[in-house]
Amino acid sequence: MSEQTLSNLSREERRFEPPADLAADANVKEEAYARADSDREAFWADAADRLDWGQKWDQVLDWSNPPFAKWFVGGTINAAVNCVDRHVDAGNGDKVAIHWVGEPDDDTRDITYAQLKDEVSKAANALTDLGVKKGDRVAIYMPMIPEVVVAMLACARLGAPHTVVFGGFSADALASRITDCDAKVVITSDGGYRRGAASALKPAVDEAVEKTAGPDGQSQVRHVLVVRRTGQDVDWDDDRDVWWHEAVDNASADHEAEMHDSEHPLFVMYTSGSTGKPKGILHTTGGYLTGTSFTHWEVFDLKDDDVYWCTADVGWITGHSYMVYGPLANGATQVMYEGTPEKGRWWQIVQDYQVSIFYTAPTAIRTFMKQGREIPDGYDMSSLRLLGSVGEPINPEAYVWYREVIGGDRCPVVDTWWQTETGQIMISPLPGVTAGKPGSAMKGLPGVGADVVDDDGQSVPDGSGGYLVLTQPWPAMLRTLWGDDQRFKDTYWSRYPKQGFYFAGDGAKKDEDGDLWMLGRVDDVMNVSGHRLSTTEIESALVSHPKVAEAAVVGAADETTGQAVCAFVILRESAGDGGPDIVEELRKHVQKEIGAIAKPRQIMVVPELPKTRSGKIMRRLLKDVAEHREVGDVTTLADSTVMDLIKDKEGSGA
Ligand code: 6R9
Repeated sequence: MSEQTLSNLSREERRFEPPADLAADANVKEEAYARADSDREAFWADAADRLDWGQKWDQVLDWSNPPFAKWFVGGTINAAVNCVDRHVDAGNGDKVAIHWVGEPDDDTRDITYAQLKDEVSKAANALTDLGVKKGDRVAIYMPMIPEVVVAMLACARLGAPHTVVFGGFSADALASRITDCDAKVVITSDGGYRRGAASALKPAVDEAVEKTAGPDGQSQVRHVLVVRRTGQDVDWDDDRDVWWHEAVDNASADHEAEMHDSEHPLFVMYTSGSTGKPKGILHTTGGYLTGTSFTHWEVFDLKDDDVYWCTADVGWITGHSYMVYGPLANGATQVMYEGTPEKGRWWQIVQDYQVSIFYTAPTAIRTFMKQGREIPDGYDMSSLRLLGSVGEPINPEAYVWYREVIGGDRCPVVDTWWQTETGQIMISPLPGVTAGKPGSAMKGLPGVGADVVDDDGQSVPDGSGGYLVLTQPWPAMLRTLWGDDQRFKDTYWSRYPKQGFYFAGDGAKKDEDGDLWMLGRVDDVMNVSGHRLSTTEIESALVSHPKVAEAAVVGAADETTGQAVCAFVILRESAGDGGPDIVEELRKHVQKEIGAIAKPRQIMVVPELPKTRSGKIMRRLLKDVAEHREVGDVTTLADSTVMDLIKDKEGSGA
């Protein structure tokens, strides 16, 4: 990355020291870095010791056949037992595991660990009755209701890897995932609630199962287990479909769990958004549970009386690692909310349940910024003590707003970098140790090797940019791509074969202190007249303008400059239509913040941006608009009508 473009991200000069009481009592202190450096495997073995094992491992890490790692070799463990039974056995059965909040007002349920254990055991028995055996794959296509957690843990208990497909994905997406991992059973519901209305799910499953039928007309899917959530009418196949409330409610709550090999597959999670065939990321049991439970305790400084809330959907890796496996393995009390972020509703929930740790995505924060601080200011959020961010770079502007408005200027913000592939948080501040820098994810956690390197794999000096790599294996790392070892090697391990680094696909820079700044996916880097510019930087400059709530920048083909900067911006509600000179005003602002080279050729003021379900902006679609092409595949968008709104704007010349 060219030097002149790298300085603006650190415009915000303030540093935020950890609160003294948090620092004094922190779960993980400064010494952990040195301890992990002196013996990485011993460090992770200690983390694994926080879990209950059947048989203890003989070897912490087998890296004799890279990039295929084995962690806690010879150990046996059951993820569901660790997430549920052991807390009941320890006398914590009455502790609330999940404060569930449905989308319709007053539709709530509190589920204790004892109740969760019974439900998981019953569901495991019901799945066994449906013929599910250890090793069989089960697809889960459900809304954010407690049964989705029960279903996942029941699969884990049996050793039947689950693949959770986000409830908003199409029947096609579901069918391709069912086919790719050869799922035998699908668990779903009649429907779920979205923006106040019941929205059907079962028809998409029926269609998907039909699509997976072979030449003999038979699908590999033997059963569809259906939770009744909305009560809406559903088509029914008597041989195939089974109601959850009949099968599970009538099953026994006694279930003897088998201890599985540490490397037994736990789940397959398909990554979305990119073009081509989805990648089935495989996670296994012992290392994944170690990495997620330890980092959840470490990064969120989890204490026994905390109320934790991660707003991610369960159909995304954050929902797997930091709503299901990490927090439950730690015996945490958490909030689970069925709906989407509506004005005020989240803050009402924080107030009602006295949420103390809150974990969300920058896209949500920017949406709330757009609506104005009057809304969160109307709630008592003094219970909060720690805030987390994940999914995209959090620009300094949004970081400071999050800290001040949501966190009352007293809560540390942990900006956590990781991926579906890494399974666990890799780069993040430690809330009791690190003086936070708005916009920087800081450095690799203890036990994690993270670096920024150049094309040759040489570590870049402080003050320079390059590619983010992971230099050491870690417990929750993906083990392969389901059924495709070659693609696994090619995608992640072929870039730096000599050094054996994991190539993350993200651009990053090291600042003068050696702290890390994420610059977006490598393919989000533009080349304008020979200068490399990162979309994140220009977006960040735009969002620092008082009238802008959110911005997305793409590089569009340009005859003279190679690529040209095209920006799409959403204005804050307080800015109205921005005034007649808004476009010129913003172009000048970018010029002032970064330099003339970054000045957008074109700026479009739009009402919405196209985002995936996990909140990532789909820049490839914006690029289609900027390059006047037919807009590509929109099936992974959270709201597919957004592109029509944007194209209308373009048509009107705005
Ligand atoms: C957990 C998750 C992974 C990609 C990753 C990067 C981006 C995630 C980030 C971040 C900057 C952060 N990303 N966290 N970029 N700062 N704190 O999001 O997984 O959906 O697989 O996405 O998301 O580009 O490579 P996943």
